Amino acid sequence: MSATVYVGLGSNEGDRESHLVAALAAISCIDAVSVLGCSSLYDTAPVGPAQPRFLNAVVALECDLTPQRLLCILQRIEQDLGRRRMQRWGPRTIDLDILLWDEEDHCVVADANLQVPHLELHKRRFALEPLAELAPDARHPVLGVTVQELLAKLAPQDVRKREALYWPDMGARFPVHEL
Ligand code: PH2
Ligand code: MG
Ligand code: MG
Repeated sequence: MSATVYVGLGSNEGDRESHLVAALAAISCIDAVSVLGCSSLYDTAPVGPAQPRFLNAVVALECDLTPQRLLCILQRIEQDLGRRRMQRWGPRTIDLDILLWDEEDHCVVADANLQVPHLELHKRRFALEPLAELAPDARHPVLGVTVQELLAKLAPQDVRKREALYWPDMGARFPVHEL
């Protein structure tokens, strides 16, 4: 059975949009994964240590892999795109995080190297705003509330939707959760 998976993308080094586009291209080439939708791009203030602003987005995937296998491939894509793991939460060319895993009986992962839902998801407007474009009614399986409800409770953060040059415009028209 396949899962609907939401992956967050972030970049705050170099040509940020190119890194997001390259990551999307690489994700769309994964066997057993198809891209269902992409959010808009968001220019966002860094959360955590002082560093350049991020460009963030979320993509929805149909995925026939295990969470661990997808994680492994996403980490490989990060490396291929020049990611060097230096400081925790520091600047990065590309960061790919599994945010939510929507599959019957299989929505929570609590391994040492992978936690799904992402442990910080409910605190992060830079992830929830793009996610809400694709799946406002998706439910956080641990907190029991929808993405829209999480957003409504969250304090404002500096998150601005941005025009895309190369990033595809295929998000808001197709709320994935209703497909
Ligand atoms: N990622 C982080 C830490 N802080 N801030 C923003 N705005 N966007 C991010 O993607 C981000 C962050 C660690 O992964
Ligand atoms: Mg991250
Ligand atoms: Mg990460």
